[in-house]
Amino acid sequence: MAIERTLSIIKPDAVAKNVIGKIYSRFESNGLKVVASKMAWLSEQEAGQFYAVHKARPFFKDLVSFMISGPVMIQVLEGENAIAKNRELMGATNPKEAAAGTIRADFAESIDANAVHGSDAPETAAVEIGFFFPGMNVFSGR
Ligand code: RTP
Ligand code: MG
Repeated sequence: MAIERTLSIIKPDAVAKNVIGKIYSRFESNGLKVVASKMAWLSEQEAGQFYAVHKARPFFKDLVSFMISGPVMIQVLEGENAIAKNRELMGATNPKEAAAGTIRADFAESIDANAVHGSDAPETAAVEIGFFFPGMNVFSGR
């Protein structure tokens, strides 16, 4: 299995709930390593650009408003199969449908305030890592 890197964001709801450490602990105890991180309060332009793929969707405006409602914690996770592994730990987009024991099942309230973001494919991981950590190698340093 390949060592991959993926972009993860702890969204404003989870930062406000003070569960950054609990979420990091899930990453670490499941073989994902934090190899870059920063806290940021995104501008409307940054959030809109980051989620540009959803621009035409009816939920786009609410998504951007939510993402700029408070600070977020942004990190690059590295590990075997990191992209799929992170998505598995996150659980379904709608926390009501998320499997028990996933981050969204345990920490999220609604489909809008759903605690975490994770890249969904190698191509998007590369773009998203470059967006927040320009110049960072998207492949493992090892
Ligand atoms: P994310 O990109 O944040 O990791 O979430 P995701 O892959 O699980 O879901 P995605 O389809 O990429 O949607 C991005 C975010 O938009 C909101 N959303 N709302 N009301 C709706 O039907 C709806 N669908 C998506 C969610 O907050 C989702 O995380
Ligand atoms: Mg997505």
